[in-house]
Amino acid sequence: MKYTGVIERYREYMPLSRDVMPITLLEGNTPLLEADNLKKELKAPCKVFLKFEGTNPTGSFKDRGMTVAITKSVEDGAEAVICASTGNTSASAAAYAAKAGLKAFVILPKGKIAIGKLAQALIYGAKVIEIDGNFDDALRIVREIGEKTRVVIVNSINPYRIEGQKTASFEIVETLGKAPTHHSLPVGNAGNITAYWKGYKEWSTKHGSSLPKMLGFQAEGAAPIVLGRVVDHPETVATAIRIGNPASWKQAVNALDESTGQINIVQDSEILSAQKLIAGAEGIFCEPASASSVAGLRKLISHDYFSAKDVVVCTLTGNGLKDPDTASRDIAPPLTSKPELSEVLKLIQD
Ligand code: AN7
Repeated sequence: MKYTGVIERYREYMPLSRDVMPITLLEGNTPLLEADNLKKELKAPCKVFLKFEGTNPTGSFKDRGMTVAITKSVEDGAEAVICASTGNTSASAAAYAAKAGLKAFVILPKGKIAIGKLAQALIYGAKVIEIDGNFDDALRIVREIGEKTRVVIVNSINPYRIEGQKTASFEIVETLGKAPTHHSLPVGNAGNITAYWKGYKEWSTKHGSSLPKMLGFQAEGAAPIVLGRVVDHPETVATAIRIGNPASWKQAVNALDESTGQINIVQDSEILSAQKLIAGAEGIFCEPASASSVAGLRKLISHDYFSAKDVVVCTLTGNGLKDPDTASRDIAPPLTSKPELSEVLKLIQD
């Protein structure tokens, strides 16, 4: 069957009029891989699956929500959209706005956006404005512009973003034939954990599936929800989740409470180590923020949190190719050789 993107695929779950034409880049339908090598490496008692969102059209999960937010904007007659971003939202907004023929404005924290994400926003044709401030400052400005002008905000405070992102849960339950017992994911602005929980609940209401416990992970220097207070100067190597005052804070806490899950801290070193492990063990290159879900899994395994009957899905939210600088920083550089067989053989046999 021809694949037509998440709006068509899950139309009955979308708050859009029946005849609306989706603005789509054929997002969604991402791989759910059973990670047996990782399971061995981590000595996990449970089954481990990775939902790799890096195969989406702009390389992150944001595309699921952006197709709905942009489709709705076009239906409402918008001419321009705006977002604050740590990188991926801006890449996705710029791409879908380009497809829709809308203007896109993106406000970014200067110097803290992975190089691939910045290149994406620029080449898709967005007007990119960098501020001397962090994501939280950028979102504050965007909220004010949204109040004062007709420009539509496409951050996850736009409810249509959440409606699109919830489709990842649908795909997982459909592929596994049931819900996992636990779902692990990184938490930044907390829109995604909110969306997944909404998706699992809607599927459960309609099809009687069970509900997973939601497991969220924040980076040590940017863990406002874990600490229970705003972090004024968030810092982490995982720039995608360098956020000190998440917009969907309450909804995330609600998802954690309702699902009897938990939210914890992972350190930058644990994030980078998990990123390497996922690549080396499973052949999947995700970005640092994404690896928090596996770093967190590893931490909970060490606390004997899981049992043999558990099935855990970790979402890998974005593609590692977006941030080659961070990935290359701590790994050995390539070997070099004269262009001669004997020399190359020496290195191979070493
Ligand atoms: C790879 O792009 O907030 O908790 O502005 O890019 O829903 O915010 C990105 C977030 C996880 C956290 N992984 O998701 C943005 C932005 C990756 C991300 C998150 C982000 P939320």
